[in-house]
Amino acid sequence: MISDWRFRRGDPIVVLTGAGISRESGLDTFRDIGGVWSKVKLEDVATPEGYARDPQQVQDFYNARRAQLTEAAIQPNAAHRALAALEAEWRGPVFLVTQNIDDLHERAGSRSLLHMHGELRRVRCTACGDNREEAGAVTIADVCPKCSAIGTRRPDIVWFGEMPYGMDRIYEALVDCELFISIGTSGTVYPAAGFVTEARAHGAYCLELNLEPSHGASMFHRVLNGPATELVPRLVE
Ligand code: BV8
Repeated sequence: MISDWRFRRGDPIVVLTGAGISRESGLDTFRDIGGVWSKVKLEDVATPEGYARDPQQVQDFYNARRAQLTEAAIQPNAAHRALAALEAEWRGPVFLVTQNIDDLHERAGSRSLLHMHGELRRVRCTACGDNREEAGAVTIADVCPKCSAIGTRRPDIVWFGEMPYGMDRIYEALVDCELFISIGTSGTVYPAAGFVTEARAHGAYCLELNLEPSHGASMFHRVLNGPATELVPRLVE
């Protein structure tokens, strides 16, 4: 469908994804009914203050979500695969910025990928900065394998009030892109929710694919509503 439009193969594309693209893979979104923030208070588990108050509660929250990624039922879906195919076939820059901390985009084959809110499968040491893959559970008694500090290993996740990763690179891509596609995000969390404004201000065509109109839907030139596993493959075919 993209190729039906005025875009030439090779025009730079920026794609932003949120929790909605992983919903049909079995991972909860945050703000839908029954979502993550309906089961635990954001302030307790996704802020530096919450971590300072009760670090083990935060470790347990992320340990459970990390363990879920290894369940056989949790697999990339047709939307993740379609974005990987777009990157392989478009012959131009397709830069995928995800708010998600799961690993489904890379498992689907996406390579030009930035996890702006961090990655569930990475843990970093607040004493020495060591940052490495971690498939198992982390506790407050953990010893840093690099500097031997105790209890300094935290999830490599961007919490509220912390600076997201890759912001300079993201804004450069938003200035240059011809097409900005937002998929499966409610448009609630900044700075990601403001990317459409930046892209539109620099002349990009802005397209939203979401189960329902997001908070920022009015900023998009076109909004398509439906499940990602239906909309994204159709967009890419
Ligand atoms: C920062 C942790 C600055 C990881 C998360 C203005 C400008 C800048 C900042 C702010 C601002 N206003 C307020 C702020 C502060 C704050 C913020 O935005 N607060 C909100 C609540 C108002 N932002 C920050 O703190 C950010 N940091 O700006 O730092 C700074 C400057 C200088 C120095 C230091 C700092 C940090 C934000 C990141 C926080 N971390 N999570 C984790 O545990 O996962 S955010 C959290 O929300 C998740 O990471 C998630 O990725 C993100 C966005 O949620 P969505 O992905 O959109 O998920 P949601 O459930 O909301 O929506 C799902 C959508 O999918 C729905 O629309 C649904 O309809 C749709 N859907 C469902 N099923 C399907 C579907 N779509 C398609 N198909 C389906 N099948």
